[in-house]
Amino acid sequence: FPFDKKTVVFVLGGPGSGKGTNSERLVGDFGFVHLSAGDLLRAEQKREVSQYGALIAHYIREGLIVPHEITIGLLRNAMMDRKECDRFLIDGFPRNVEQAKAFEETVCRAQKVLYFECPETVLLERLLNRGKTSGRSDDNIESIKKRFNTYVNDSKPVIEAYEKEGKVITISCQDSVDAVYEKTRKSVEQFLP
Ligand code: UP5
Ligand code: MG
Repeated sequence: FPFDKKTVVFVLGGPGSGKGTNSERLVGDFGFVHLSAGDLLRAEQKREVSQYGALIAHYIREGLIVPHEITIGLLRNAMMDRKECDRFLIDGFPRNVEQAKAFEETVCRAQKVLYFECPETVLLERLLNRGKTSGRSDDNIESIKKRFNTYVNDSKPVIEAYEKEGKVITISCQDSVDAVYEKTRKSVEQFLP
């Protein structure tokens, strides 16, 4: 396990909860490598030679979880590309209990989980707003409802499981971008070696 000695943090929370926004700022302050599973899937989808393009496009638009072999392969490759780095933020993954188990068995365990907590009404507003300019195929009301469903049914249980392991740091993300990040920065500072 090449990553057992690294600091690996999962960044979880509902669609639009600020996983990407806060991860990017943590990169600047703490030198993390930021790997968004969703970004990696969207990049893979665009590669002309990819055999998974159509499959990924379908799963993302339907708010479903892409088979984990694909996502774990992309994450693992991206981590290997940066294997000299000591700190990794894995954003938007794992999204179900099976993925979590498979990643832990084949790549590594995470030391901590940052959980961005936010009511659905706030998330909906942020996502619809972002949808005006994002170009993301899933920032429309039909896809957003499906993403919320998958989050509640499949992804929440992952956070609950990590809560039992005492790994979760919960951050309410209803405040301004700066206020949420300040809470995030302080929490991360506490556990970094
Ligand atoms: N914003 C952020 N913070 C704010 C604040 N405090 N106040 C006001 N506005 C705030 O933020 C979302 C928007 O809100 C932005 O416009 C931001 O400016 C604003 P962002 O930081 O982008 O939130 P994030 O949580 O990253 O939202 P994202 O839409 O990326 O989350 P999802 O979890 O839905 O998307 P992801 O890219 O992770 O996954 C997309 C799809 O890929 C999934 O639905 C699934 O189909 C697939 N997928 C898999 O199959 N497997 C995986 O492992 C991962 C993804
Ligand atoms: Mg994101």
